[in-house]
Amino acid sequence: MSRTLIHSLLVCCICIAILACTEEKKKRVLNFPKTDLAAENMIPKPVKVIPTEGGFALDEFAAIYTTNAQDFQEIGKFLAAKIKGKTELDIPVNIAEVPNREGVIYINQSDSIDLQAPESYQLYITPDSVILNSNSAAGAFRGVQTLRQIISETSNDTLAAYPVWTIPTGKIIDGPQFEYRGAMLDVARHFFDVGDVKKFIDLLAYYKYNVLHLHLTDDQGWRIEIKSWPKLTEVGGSTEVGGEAGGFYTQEEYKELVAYAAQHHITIVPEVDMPGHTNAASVSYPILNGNGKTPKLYEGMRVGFSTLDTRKDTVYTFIDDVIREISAMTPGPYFHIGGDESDATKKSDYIYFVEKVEKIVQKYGKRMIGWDEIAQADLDSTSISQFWRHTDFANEAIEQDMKIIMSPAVKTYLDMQYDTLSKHGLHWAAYIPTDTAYNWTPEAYEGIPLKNILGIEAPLWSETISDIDELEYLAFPRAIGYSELSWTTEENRDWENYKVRLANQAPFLDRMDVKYYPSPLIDWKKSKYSYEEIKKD
Ligand code: TNX
Repeated sequence: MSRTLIHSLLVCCICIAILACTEEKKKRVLNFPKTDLAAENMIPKPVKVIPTEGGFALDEFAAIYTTNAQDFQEIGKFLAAKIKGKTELDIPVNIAEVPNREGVIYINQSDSIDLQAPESYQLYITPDSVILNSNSAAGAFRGVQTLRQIISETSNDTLAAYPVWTIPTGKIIDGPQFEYRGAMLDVARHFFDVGDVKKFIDLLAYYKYNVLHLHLTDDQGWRIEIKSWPKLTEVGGSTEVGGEAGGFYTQEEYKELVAYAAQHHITIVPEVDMPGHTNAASVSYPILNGNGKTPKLYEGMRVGFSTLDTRKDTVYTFIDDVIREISAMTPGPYFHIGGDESDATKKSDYIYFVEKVEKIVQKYGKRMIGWDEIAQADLDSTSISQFWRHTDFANEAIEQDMKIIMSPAVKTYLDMQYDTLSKHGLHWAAYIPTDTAYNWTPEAYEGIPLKNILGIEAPLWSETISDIDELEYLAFPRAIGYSELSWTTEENRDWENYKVRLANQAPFLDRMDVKYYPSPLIDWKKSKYSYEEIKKD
């Protein structure tokens, strides 16, 4: 090859390099309109937001890099998939460095002492990079939800020759107020299949929930396969409220749900409700029955008529098997034994029962949770009482130094109607409009000391709902408010401010095809649904 040819080739290469650099430079100086990170529609509201008014360009040149640990890599891929869903951009994750990649999102495991609190994270957003630091994968996952919420809804096509989504620059310092932030789904009164539950998990994860409690058994249905007692699902799972065919999760399906929840850093809390709410179990195995009547499949909505025979050894063999099989498939630390509305059980039998079952739960390495009535028994301080109705029982739990999950029916029951016009739901506790659901202080409720409060859970009972649309109508938007009550500190909560951020959830909810209740209290932005239309149905 002649020297001139080599020379021209070299010049050519240099020119290309210079051109590439100029391209890169052009992009770096993108002229973003002034941004305000503090005014973004983040729910739950973070602890601290410091805006710096610039913009990070999320575009086809961006890339995600994570700490080289599998759980962090998974979070990188999760973020890329969600960015794709929102923007259609294909952002590569942990690819070998490409010289002109710019706009890098780093997701780092960090041992900084600022990040010691569980699930806390910090986000540093500059025009060049987004750095998400967290001590744990769970914290990084919560930070990723924040990031998803602050990517502009639409691209700005005037900034460059290609679409650019804006992420406002600044710093976010964040972590949860409560360690337990849950929702409950009653799959017993009406069965919801794996796909429905996964969609619910997707939505809960976006709002930083970390617990999904599944109410797996009740008078009307037994929804989880127990290999050593197969008739529970064959017989007890065969129907539901209203007489439709019920359904149940096979153990494989339950494991699939647990794994899906774990990918979203959500713990599944399985509930087997007993000694009351057990008609479906007793129809399957009449030997368990303690109310003296012949059990028949039940498709109505009454409560308080069934009980296990609390003085029979077979009953405890049965419970041991059930708790053993479910605990083996449940990595989370909790097992919920129900314990509510046992009106057909004598008080002394009830107390005897709860104390015995607590030991079985502990034998399988779990912490017992039960509805507030369980605190009448003499319990270990590691057991947890779920406050739904009775302040006197909450006080008995406090005396025993137990933790309490706050689920007061008058404030947190997702199955309560919004108002008298609500299409679904009950109103035995209250009507709970969207503002009432948000405007209360779990930190100072009924005198329950803050140190006893493990967190908040919003239960969705399913007597009046039978499909995912109806589930979404009752759960949303109220479940969004509970996420803020459980994550955000009291001084950072304010209805007027929240209301605006909630109105701006409409594009996300629409994109997720959520049939939420378009509360007339909210000035919904660009919503597919209007209150007037829903009323007409
Ligand atoms: C009370 S809350 C119940 C449930 C019902 C619910 C309906 C609780 C511990 N028990 O059995 O489904 O009311 O709102």
